Amino acid sequence: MRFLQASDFHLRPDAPHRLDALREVVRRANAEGAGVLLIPGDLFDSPEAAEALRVEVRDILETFDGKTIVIPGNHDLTAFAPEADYGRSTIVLAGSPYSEQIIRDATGDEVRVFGVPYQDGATLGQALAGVQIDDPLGAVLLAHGTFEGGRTFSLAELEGEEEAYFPIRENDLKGRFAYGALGHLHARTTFDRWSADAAWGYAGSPVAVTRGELGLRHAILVDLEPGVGVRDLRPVRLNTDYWESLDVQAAPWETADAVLARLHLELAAASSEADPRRGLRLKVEGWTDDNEADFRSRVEAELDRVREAHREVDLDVTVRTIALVLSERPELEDLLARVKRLGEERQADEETLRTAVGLLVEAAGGGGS
Ligand SMILES: [Mn+2]
Repeated sequence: MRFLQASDFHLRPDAPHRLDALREVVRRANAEGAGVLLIPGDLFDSPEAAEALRVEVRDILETFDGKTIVIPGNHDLTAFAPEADYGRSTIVLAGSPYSEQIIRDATGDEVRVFGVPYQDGATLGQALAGVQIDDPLGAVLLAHGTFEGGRTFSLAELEGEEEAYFPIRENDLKGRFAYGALGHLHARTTFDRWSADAAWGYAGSPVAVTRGELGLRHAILVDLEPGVGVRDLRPVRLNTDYWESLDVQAAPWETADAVLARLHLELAAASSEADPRRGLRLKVEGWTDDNEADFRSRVEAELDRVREAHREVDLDVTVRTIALVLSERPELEDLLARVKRLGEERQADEETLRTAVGLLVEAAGGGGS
């Protein structure tokens, strides 16, 4: 049985490109011959958005040749009332703490699908307490929460989330499911096997919802043979809007000319192939021997040269003029001279220099306190 997994669309009426992303996912699911589309949560940004978009979403899902299985996430927890109709081939698994359904595809393959909606203050382990699954290699889980891997890493920390929402632990999945289709984390497509026949994955958001979600967007394709387990899983690139970022640090020992020359090369590399789907976020921070406004207009001129290669560009310039900072904060002169010397003589490694420059920028920014 072939699955395509995508979640966290965060659909809302004022974001039509997110509906385009759903159309793109359904198009890809059909093109890849997937029998089942898995949507593990946050299809909608809010229950109100679900109400407003239900008919449109139903029309899109009805263009899928297979079956769609959806569970509620933390954003659309109450969007799936029993009477809400998402079309004849869409199955909503909204029962709490979990619900299950046997799914058959066109080839006659049969899997048991468990849906565990987001549950505030609980864990997946609690939601599935006591659940025995006779044939784990024919069982698939949809859950919406934060995976905390068996090797003491937390994806939530990588994503800057303070606490885990509805924690999902490897031991909750191991020996119970051949595949865990997870939703909630947006930043990137992440998947792994925990044994030769079983795996879990986050597809990530199919279109960037925030600017922290960088890079091309993907869905996950899973081939599962009941009784054998996961044969293959791979990301499928989606033709949706995405963001890339370019960060340029201007060191205190560099002239504005040198920084601009470096920026010119890096922008050219980031723009060598035009892509109408790509947004570019350019951040320039540090020091300049130029005047701040002039430096900024030079950066803008460089960005203008490559603007056409992108869907849109976004610029954030935070530079301080060295002479100006020293006139306000003469006590920084000694420190600045030492960092400059280290940089010019290449006596410190990159990391140490970056840290020193960061501390200097912070100290200069705190002027007047
Ligand atoms: Mn979520």
